[in-house]
Amino acid sequence: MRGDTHINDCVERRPGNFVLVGAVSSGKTALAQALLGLTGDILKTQAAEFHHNNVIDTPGEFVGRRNYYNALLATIVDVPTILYVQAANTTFFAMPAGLLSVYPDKRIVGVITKIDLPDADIDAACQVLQDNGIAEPYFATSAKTGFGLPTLRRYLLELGNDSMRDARAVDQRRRQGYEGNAA
Ligand SMILES: Nc1nc2c(ncn2[C@@H]2O[C@H](COP(=O)(O)OP(=O)(O)OP(=O)(O)O)[C@@H](O)[C@H]2O)c(=O)[nH]1
Ligand SMILES: [Mg+2]
Repeated sequence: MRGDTHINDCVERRPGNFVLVGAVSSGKTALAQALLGLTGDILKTQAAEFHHNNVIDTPGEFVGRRNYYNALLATIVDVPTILYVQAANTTFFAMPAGLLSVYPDKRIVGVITKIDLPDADIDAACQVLQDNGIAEPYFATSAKTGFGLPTLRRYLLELGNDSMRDARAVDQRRRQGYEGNAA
């Protein structure tokens, strides 16, 4: 992370083992900082940024431009969980169909950001995720107000305790428990 970012001492346990992907300006860096308890300027991400605990923030260009697909694939290879970030005020799905089927064992978690914006439409954003094959639960968040962050952080912490081998079975059970908490 650039700038004067530092660790917020108030955050005791930080989730790990995930990568954030999504369109340019969808809110990945703001979400990563909020989840990790980091502070600092939210600057446009120029290249993959590696944080502690195997957390990776990617630039939106990684999913938006074909030239970067190899960079995306190389960046996410050792990360079990992908947070696909969809801004609540957009209905454009940035990830090309089939790209992530290269790694069929990875878990994809749909996160809706910027729900504080006046033009946010959470239902429409959920529909975009669903139409593009991302399974529930979806997490509605705002890095500005903090809405939804504790629930998402808790979910990611729980995922971190699971081994990848039984991740899918655990996900199936856990989905029941998160109905009602998530978007
Ligand atoms: N209102 C509001 N603004 C947000 C939120 N999250 C991010 N933003 C703003 O949206 C802009 C883009 O946020 P980033 O976190 O830089 O987006 P990004 O997905 O990392 O963008 P790239 O690095 O270019 O791919 C910044 O001005 C943020 O301050 C949010 O939850 N609410
Ligand atoms: Mg960024």
